[in-house]
Amino acid sequence: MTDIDFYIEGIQQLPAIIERGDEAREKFAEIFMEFVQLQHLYESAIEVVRTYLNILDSEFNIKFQRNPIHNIESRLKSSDSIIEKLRRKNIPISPENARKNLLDIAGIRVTCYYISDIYVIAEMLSQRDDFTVIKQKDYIKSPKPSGYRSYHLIINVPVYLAAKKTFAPVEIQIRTIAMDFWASLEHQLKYKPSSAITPEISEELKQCAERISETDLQMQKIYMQINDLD
Ligand code: 0O2
Repeated sequence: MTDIDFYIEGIQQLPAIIERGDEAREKFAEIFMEFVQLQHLYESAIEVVRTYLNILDSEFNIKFQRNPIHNIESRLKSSDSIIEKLRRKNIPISPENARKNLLDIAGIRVTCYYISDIYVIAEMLSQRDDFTVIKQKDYIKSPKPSGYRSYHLIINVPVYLAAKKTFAPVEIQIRTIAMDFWASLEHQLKYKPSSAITPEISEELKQCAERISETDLQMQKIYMQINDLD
C-alpha cells in the first residue's frame, strides 16, 4: 500500500486507521500534515499574487481613472484532480511528486475589460523581480483549435513562511470578459456528463469564439478612439 492509498483510506475510514494502533495513527497524522502544509503553501502563493493584482488595479485607477481588472477568481486543484492528473501522467502519487510535476495546483483567473489590459497585467506580473515566469502561452495571438483565447502564465511565487522562504507555482489565466464568457459556456457544455460534442458543434463553438473576438477588437477600437489613443 502506498502512502497515498493509506491517506485516502484514512480520510474515508479514519476509525479503521485509529484501531490499527499507534504506528498507523502516527503515519496517517504525518501524511495528513504533509497535505495540509502543501495546501497552505499554495493558498499563500495565491494570496501573494492576488494582493499584487489588487495593488496594480488600484494604482492603474489612480493614474488613469479606470480599473483594468473586472474580476479575480482563484482555486486550488482538488486532491481528486491532483491524483487523477498524476495517474494520467504515470507519475507515482505523492505530495512531493505533485509539487514537482503539477504546475496548476494553484490557479488564478483574471478577467479584464480590454485586450490591451491583458498585456499590461501580464507584463507587470512578468517584470516583478521576485516572480519567475516558468511558462507563458499567448492563446490570444494563437488561439487553441477549439477557439479558446486567453493569456496563460505560470509564475513561481515566493512565500515567506515563519521559518523559511519557499516558492510555489501559480497558473494565471488572463482574459477579457468576452473570452471568459465563451470559455465558461464551452467548458460547461463540454464537461456535462451527457454531452455529445459532434464536429459540427465544435465548429459552431469555434465560430462563436471568432465572433466574440471580433467584438472584443471592436470594443478596444472604440475605447482607443474615445480616449484619443490611436
Ligand atoms: P481547469 O479545471 O480549468 O483547471 P496541462 O494539461 O495543464 O499540463 P496544457 O494542456 O499545456 O497543460 O495547459 P493549457 O492548455 O495551457 O491550459 C489548461 C487550462 O486552460 C485548462 O485547465 C482550462 O482551464 C483552460 N483551457 C485550455 N483549453 C481550453 C478550451 O479549449 N476550452 C476551455 N473552456 N478552457 C480551456 P484544465 O486543467 O483543463 O481544467
